[in-house]
Amino acid sequence: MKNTDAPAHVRGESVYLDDLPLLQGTLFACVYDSPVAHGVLNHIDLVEALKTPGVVRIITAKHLIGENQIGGIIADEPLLADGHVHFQGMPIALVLAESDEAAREAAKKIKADITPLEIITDPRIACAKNELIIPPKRFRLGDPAAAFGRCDYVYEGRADVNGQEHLYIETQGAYTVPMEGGGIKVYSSTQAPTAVQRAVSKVTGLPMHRIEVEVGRLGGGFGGKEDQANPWAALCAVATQLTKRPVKYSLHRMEDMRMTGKRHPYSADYKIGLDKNFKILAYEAVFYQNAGAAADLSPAVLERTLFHCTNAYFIPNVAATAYSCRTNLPPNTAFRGFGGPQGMFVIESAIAHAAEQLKAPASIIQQANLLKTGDEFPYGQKAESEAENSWLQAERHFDFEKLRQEVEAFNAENTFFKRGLAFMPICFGISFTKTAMNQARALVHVYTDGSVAVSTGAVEMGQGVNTKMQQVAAQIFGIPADMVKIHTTNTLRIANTSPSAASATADLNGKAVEMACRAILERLDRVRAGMGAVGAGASPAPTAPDLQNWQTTVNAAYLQRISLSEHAHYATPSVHFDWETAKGHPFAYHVYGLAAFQVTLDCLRGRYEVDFVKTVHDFGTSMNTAVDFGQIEGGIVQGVGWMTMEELVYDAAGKLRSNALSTYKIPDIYAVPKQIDIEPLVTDRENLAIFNSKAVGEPPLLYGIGAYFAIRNAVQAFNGSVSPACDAPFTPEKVLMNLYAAHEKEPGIVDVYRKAAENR
Ligand code: LUZ
Ligand code: MOS
Repeated sequence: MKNTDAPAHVRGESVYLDDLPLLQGTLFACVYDSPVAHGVLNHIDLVEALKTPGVVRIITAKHLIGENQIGGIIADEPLLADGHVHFQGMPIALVLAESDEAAREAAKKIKADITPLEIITDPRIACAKNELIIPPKRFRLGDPAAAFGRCDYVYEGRADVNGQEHLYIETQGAYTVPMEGGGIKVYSSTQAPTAVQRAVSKVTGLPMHRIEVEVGRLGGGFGGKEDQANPWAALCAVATQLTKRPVKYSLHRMEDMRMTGKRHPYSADYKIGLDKNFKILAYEAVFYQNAGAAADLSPAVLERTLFHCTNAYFIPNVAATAYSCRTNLPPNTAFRGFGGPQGMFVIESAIAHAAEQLKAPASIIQQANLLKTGDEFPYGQKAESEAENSWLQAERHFDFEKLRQEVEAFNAENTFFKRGLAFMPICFGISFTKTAMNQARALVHVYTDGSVAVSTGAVEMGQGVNTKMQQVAAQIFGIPADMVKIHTTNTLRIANTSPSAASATADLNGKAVEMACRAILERLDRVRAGMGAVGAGASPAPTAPDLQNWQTTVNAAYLQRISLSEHAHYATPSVHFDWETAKGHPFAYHVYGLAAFQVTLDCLRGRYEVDFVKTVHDFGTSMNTAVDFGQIEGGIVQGVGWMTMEELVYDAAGKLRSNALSTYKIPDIYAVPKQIDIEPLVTDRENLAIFNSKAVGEPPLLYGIGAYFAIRNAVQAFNGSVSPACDAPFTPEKVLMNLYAAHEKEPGIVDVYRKAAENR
């Protein structure tokens, strides 16, 4: 089945927040945000701004009726600055005007008197000053100290990995409408309708049942709207509460880039110990997460870094420590992979380091340590591993030996172009690591004409979840997909939703849809049996009726006053985790896969192209290959962007320098891999996914890490004496510096260049 949204998307007919028709009397909002990263907020001068034609009102912290607080996990984040500012881009005041232009014009005229305080942007410095969001978290397996003593080889090093701008095509925004009796209806571009409802409730002081959150669809989220859609909705809601008028705020791109948090940059130290057979016996890692100025989701992100710090490998002795460090950057937040990719980059860096020292390809170490079924993760869960199967199937299917030989031949023949090959196994745990969040509900109505309306807690953000929900209902009922309509996500129809996040949305909500449909089908089957239909009473299992039979049965059920509606609740069985012991069974299952990356490097310019990505991916049994292959391709490109060209630059004053698309480069048509091959892993293992079709949202991003190490290998093919620091992204500038970097014992730039020319 095709993605049901495709026709409307390509015609430009899909409705996003900014497309909603506005009610008469709507006010337009614009935030005045802090120009200083850290300081005491002495005074806000609104005089000139208030004189701007069209300005109706300017709201600051002191006007709030409810609490000035939107922190989700920890209450450490004011909606509007009060007394202090903690990052450049922190909202200080909200201008309301009769037009968008007037609001923005007035915001420019606001002045804040701020006494500057010391600015920290580096997580290691924050940690040294004990600026921690939460106490450090640790994972431990076996006895690493003793195990290092038994290792033949031990290597220590450092790895750094930068953040990433979400760059959802649709920026953040909200539209709030006053309802009878003081309630508020909130239209929000959010992955988490209930989080918005909760935040609005807090800042307005209204109970949650007076707040309706409606989400049509998102033009992308990627985690950026899991928590950070809240402030804009909360600001609009406060404005609606105070003015009794509808209020809209749709952020401009540069406002969004400046004011919102991103993927967390991490700095890490690692120590890896191996025996003579390349078995990793012990691994130690210390992670410094750059959390930004408030907790946001950082503690949960930090946890997932630990969960994934050994990637797809079994290591019997592990000690991992993670610090969530408070800095004066916008609070960093969820981003596809949620801390997992950072943890995995570090172990891949450690393996690359060991490989270099042992003069062996990294793939030998990688393959020797892949998880096997029954192996224990550092968090106690036992693996049901597809890691080796993915590797072996890829090796057979793509002929790794031939790929290696082709790269060697190319590099022998070419001087100023070099190729690099790298393999990237992945393992990603599916479930929210906070067990309670693994629940969902679905509301299914069958109407008397036989058409079906489905509501769930799932938010459609381009990932195709509505298509999957439609498939589930159509398949259970045995009716054509176009008889099923998936409706918007609304907190009045579905309460207490978990965010559409953690790759778990289709599983959680799909299982709830399945349960609701089966309950209705059972009732319909009894009606059909009473009608004396063929097979009635003979088969206990519900049978799929043909269309006419379906409509007749539905109508008969209605006349017999039998319910044609169902509200179902699903909670993932068997997941649990105890942070006291840091052990448990946090994930319903894991997703595995293997990707081979080849890059070609232009050794004069430092530029590179990804020639191909060949992957064997563990879909379980994909229920929709169009949607799932799209997720793999998109995830790979986004991962490659993070690892290679997307470079967030904050200066020492905490100002985002890469604050526009002219300075922050994401992959374009020229930067995407020239070829992406996706082979489904052949497996017949049962899993807890909807229709056995494993979650596919986040895992493919992790493949992108392979691009980093393929480039690194190509750099070393040109300059054999360089050992590039593992410091992502590997921008062309960094590549160029490494290509001509001189080793202490080796010739300098000019000599390397001359030698290369002579070799030619
Ligand atoms: N969000 C969250 C997530 O709240 N908990 C998680 O475990 C998670 N994992 C991935 C992405 N978002
Ligand atoms: Mo996400 S990082 O699954 O919101």
